[in-house]
Amino acid sequence: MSSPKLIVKAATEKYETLFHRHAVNPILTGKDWPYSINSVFNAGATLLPDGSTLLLCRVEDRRGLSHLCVARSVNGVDEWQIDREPTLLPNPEQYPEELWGIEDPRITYVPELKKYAIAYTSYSRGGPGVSLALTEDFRSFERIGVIMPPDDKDAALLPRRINGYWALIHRPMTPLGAHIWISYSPDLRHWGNHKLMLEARRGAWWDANKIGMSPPPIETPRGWLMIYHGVRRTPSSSIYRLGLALFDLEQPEKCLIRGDSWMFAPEADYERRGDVQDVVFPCGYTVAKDGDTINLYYGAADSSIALAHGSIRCLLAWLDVNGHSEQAHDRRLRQS
Ligand code: BMA
Repeated sequence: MSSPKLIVKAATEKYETLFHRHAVNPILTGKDWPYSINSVFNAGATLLPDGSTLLLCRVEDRRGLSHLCVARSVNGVDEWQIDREPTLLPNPEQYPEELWGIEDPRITYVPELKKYAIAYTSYSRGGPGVSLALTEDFRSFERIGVIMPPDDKDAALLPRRINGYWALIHRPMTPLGAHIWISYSPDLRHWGNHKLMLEARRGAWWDANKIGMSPPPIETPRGWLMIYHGVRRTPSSSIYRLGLALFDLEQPEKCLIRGDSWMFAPEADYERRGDVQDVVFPCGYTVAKDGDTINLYYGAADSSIALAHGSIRCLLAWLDVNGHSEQAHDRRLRQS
């Protein structure tokens, strides 16, 4: 018989901590803002050529509408230099799809264009859709407009073409569930060859019925590593948690491994309580010079921005132990 101590040890080992919260969390709140806002959360992230960190933050005003605002920091943790005014405001006169605001940006640096591509949610009477903009400096922006009509969100561009085509990961919503798709384009404007990439599970699973990509996928030698969110509806609310899946580098719709359990969930007070309780929602990360340490920036309870760090090597090792191939998963689904 195993002693209670051993059982506790086994349980701790099983639920390994993959992301460690920074001691100064939350790193940015509405109080830090140079102008009046309600809240700041769900920021896209990138490293700038000088090694500093740029966050493109979703800022919600007191009308409830969101815009985007840049915050820069040398160490990616504190001393943020926040733009004195909104950096990218909705422009409903020219882009009616932005009538109710722009939200949840994901940044991808695209070497071929020497530009950053920002995929964001544009929200209007038509519902939430996916819009794309390009920038070189996060000061002026070239809007491409809506590239995926409503109801669609949680999108990011891959940093390079796949077999000659640009690839966009996104999350259309259907009455049968919200699953992750990938679509291809010759010119960033016309999209087709749509493929289902990852399905929400069903029933009691933590990622049943509604999933979405969180930050843009992480390119590793073994494949595109995706951190995705699963939304568990409960009688009192919804819980946003994070899981992992790995996809083929040259055929990204092909899932190689998917983790069974979630690996990060709302636990800290600032994640559990806020405008929307029980939400961790990363839209961006940076990778340190060692090529392994990942700094994950996430919205906490739709109220603040928090930071947690992990190791890409450990995420992949965790998937090997806690995941399985999607073919086995498909078999299991068909039997359910
Ligand atoms: C999702 C998105 C996120 C938000 C989350 C929790 O649908 O709209 O912007 O953080 O819900 O409210």
